[in-house]
Amino acid sequence: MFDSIKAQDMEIYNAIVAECHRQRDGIELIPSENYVSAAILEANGSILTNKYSEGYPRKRYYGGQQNIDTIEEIAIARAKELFGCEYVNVQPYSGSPANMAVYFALLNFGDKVMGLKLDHGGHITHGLPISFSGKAYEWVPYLVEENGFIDMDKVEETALREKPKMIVAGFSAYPRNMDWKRFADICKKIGAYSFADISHVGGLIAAGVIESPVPYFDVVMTTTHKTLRGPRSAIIMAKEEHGKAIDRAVFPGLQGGPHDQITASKAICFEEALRPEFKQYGEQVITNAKALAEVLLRYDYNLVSGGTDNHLILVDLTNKGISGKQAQDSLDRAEITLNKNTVPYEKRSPMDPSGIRLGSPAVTTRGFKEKEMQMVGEWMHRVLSDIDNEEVQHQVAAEVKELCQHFPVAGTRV
Ligand code: DSN
Repeated sequence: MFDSIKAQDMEIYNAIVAECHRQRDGIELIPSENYVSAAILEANGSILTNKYSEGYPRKRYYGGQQNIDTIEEIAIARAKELFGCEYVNVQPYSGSPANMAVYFALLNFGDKVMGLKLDHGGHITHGLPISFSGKAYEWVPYLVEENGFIDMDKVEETALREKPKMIVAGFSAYPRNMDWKRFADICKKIGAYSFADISHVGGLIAAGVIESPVPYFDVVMTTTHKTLRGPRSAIIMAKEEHGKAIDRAVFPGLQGGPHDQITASKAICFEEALRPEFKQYGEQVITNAKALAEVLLRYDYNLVSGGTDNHLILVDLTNKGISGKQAQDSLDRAEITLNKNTVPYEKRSPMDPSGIRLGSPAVTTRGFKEKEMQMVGEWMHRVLSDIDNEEVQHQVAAEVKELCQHFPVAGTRV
C-alpha cells in the first residue's frame, strides 16, 4: 500500500504508516471517531477528487457531470431511505459548515437561538461566543442540571420567556437520550424552528436503536463520520418546505464545488447502514458503552448523569485527584486514546479540564464485545490509579497491542 507516496514523498509516507500502526495497535475511544470500510477508503481516494460540480444534479454550472449526477442522486435516494426524511442535501463539507448553512438558510443575523451550552455537552457551533455562531446570532443557552440531565420543563420555561427563532437540540458530550418530541412541541408552541444536530448519534438513529427526531423536526443535521461510520462529512435533512432555502444556503451561499469523492463515499456509507448488520452494530455500540460504564462505576469513577444511554461516557475525575489532561496523556502512552473534556459546571480550563470523554463506536467496529470492554475498563483503571507510572503504561500498551492483533482495522495493513 501507498507505493506511489513512498516513491515520491518519504516524509508523508512515514507519517501515514506510523498512523496506520497507531490505529491498528491501539484502542480508540474518542466517541466521535470510527473506522470506515475498505470500500469507503477506496472511494475517498478515487479520481472523483478531480471534478468540479457546482450546483445540484441536472443543474450544474460546468460540463462533464453525467457520472457525478448519478453518484449524488444515489446518495440522496439512499439517505432518504435510511433516515425517512423528505428532503436531504448531501453536499455539506462537514458538521460545522452544515450548521452554518442551516442558520444561514432560516435565520437573520442577530436572531435569537437556544442551544445546549458547550461545557454542558453542546457544541462550538451551538453558540460559543468566539465561534461564527456566537458572533452572528444571539444565544440563550440551556443547561444540564447538577444530576447531568436536561430538565425539559426548564427548557420550556426559558423558551416561553425568551421566544427564540430556533431551538437547537443536539450535543457532542451528552450521554443521555434527548426528548426530541418535547423539543419539537416547545418549538411549535412558540413558533420557532426546530433543529436537531444528531452528529454524534446519527448512526444509532440510522440503525434504529435510538429514537429519531426526523418525524418531528424542521431540520436535522448529521455528520457522517461518527457513529454513522462514513467519510468525514455531513448531510442536512429537512421538511420539503425548507429544502430550497437550505440548497441555496449550502451553494452558492457558503460553499463552492462539492467534494465528489466524499459524496460517493457517503453513498457507500448509507448502503452499508441500510444493511441488517448495521442494526446489530448499533445495538452492540450501546451494549459496549454500558459494559465499559459498569466497570468504571465499579471503580468509583464519577460518570456524568451516572451512566449512558448511547455511545459515549463523560467522566468527572475530580474525586480521583487527577485532571482530564493528565488522564489523556497517561492513557495515550498506554495506547488508549480518548479526549480530555470539560464537565458541566466546570471549575478548570478547557485545555486542562476535569473530565474525559470516551465511547464505543470505533472499538465496536473492530469487533470488541462486552468481554473486551471489561478489559478496556480494567486497563484504564490500572493506568489512572497510578497516573505517573510509566512502567504500568508500557505494560498496558503491550497488552493492548496483543489484543488488537485479533481485531483488524481496514486499511491499516502496511
Ligand atoms: N470534534 C467533534 C467531537 O469530537 O465531538 C465535534 O465537532
